Amino acid sequence: MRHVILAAAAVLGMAVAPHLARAQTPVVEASAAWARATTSSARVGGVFLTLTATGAPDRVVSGSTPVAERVELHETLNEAGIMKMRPVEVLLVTPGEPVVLKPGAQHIMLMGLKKPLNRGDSFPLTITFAKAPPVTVTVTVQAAGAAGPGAHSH
Ligand SMILES: [Cu+2]
Repeated sequence: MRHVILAAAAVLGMAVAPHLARAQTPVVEASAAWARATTSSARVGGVFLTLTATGAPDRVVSGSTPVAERVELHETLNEAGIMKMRPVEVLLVTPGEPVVLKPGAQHIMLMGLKKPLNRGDSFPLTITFAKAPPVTVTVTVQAAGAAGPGAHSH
């Protein structure tokens, strides 16, 4: 009887282990990606989206898009009433805690825009992570003063 239980456990262990290993690998999804329209002379633009991780925590490593030379992660700080932006060193994405990148907070900055972002345009943005496979989202350009992906302009 004891042998049978051990044998059964061994079989289960072999069957379950690869499944657990897969569950530990994070998958990060990006959704609701949008950007604010820019003026014709602007060289930078902001992109906002939501990152959701499943499986395990992960970290954003970099981003790229054909419309800009460089992609940076920024945060907006209010220092004595003056809004400033600075690069985010580490952006973690934890399962169950979606990271919402939005105006006035953490955001993606397109540096060296190759052309203005016009309302109604869309472009691809690829984000890479430390462990999860890279994701490419379609970013939709909203009005210059928009507050969200589906915001009305007044
Ligand atoms: Cu910025």
